Amino acid sequence: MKIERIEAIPYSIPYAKPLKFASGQVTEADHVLIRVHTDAGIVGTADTPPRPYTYGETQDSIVSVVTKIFAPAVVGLDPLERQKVQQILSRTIHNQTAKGGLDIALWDIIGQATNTPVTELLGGYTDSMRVSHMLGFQPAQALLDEALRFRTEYGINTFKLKVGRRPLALDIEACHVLREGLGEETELYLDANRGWTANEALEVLRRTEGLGLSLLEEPCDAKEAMSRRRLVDKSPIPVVGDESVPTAGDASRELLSGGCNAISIKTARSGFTEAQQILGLCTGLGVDVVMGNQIDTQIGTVATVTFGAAHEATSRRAGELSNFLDMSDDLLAEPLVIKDGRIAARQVPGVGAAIDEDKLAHYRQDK
Ligand code: MUC
Ligand code: MG
Repeated sequence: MKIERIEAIPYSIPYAKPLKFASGQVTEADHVLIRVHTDAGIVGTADTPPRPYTYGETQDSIVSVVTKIFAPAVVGLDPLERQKVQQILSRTIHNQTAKGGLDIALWDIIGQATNTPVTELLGGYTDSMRVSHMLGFQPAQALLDEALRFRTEYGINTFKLKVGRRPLALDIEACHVLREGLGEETELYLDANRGWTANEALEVLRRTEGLGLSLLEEPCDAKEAMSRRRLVDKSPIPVVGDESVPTAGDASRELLSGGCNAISIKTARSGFTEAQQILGLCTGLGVDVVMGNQIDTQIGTVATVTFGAAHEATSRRAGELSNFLDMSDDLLAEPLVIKDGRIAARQVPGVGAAIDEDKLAHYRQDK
């Protein structure tokens, strides 16, 4: 089997409820759908979310790097030659989600060609994941109302609160209101997307002591290494590396230099191949992992569940799998269902991201 051609299709779907966080905001899913066609007629599919404030990629840059640099170099290879593909992609630095999407599409082809769900190929540990919902910036009472609604409607009992605002009291109040309104049994953790300094993060930890917060993600810029290390040393809860650790090399640097002591794994930016390398590193070092959300569509979320359910360590914690609920529509032919706080891994050959062609025709921007 050979890779015959690769499509990078820009599309845009508005969000019904925009998501705001310290490094940016999302009002539309202006993503790129990757389709890898083979001479056997099998097509691999993946979604790529441009996050200029996180990786510097844009919708245009993803289309361009995929069609002008990656596709000419990998057309003609067998999709099973994933290490060769990885080596070719690594000649171009950065472009994380473009690389991640291509890798996932290749796994999708391999699953379909072997008539096996990719979640089984990757590890086959379990058949579903617990869901964590990400709460964007809002006044404290609106956050609580949203969390209570998600708990009632979907059975979700783990929430990641976007923080990193100034004055700090805004987020501190939100933590207190959520804990009081949700009770002790709900897991709550924070993600500041580098919005604070390390000292501000320490102050927030002091002023939220006793609330049982479980994790603190990217509190400040990991590049400010000395203050970040001091924060990690002093924090009573794990400090999670997210945008500072898109690759296995970044994860090893941040873990070994004390820049974080837990890792968010995101398939959208690491694909399945590099995500497995990151996971192996974390497992070997005894470091907790969370399956993170790159503000994914249902297509991206299917990929996260495929990977997360495949391994024991990634299915321990709830994965961030529900933000597609804020979108006005999606491209997945068979919509995802969140029931009793869980999403099932797809038991079909491949990743299970079949596309609704009518919706793609409606939302694509290149026709
Ligand atoms: C997250 O976990 O940070 C926001 C920016 C980004 O790159 O991902 C999201 C969610
Ligand atoms: Mg994050």
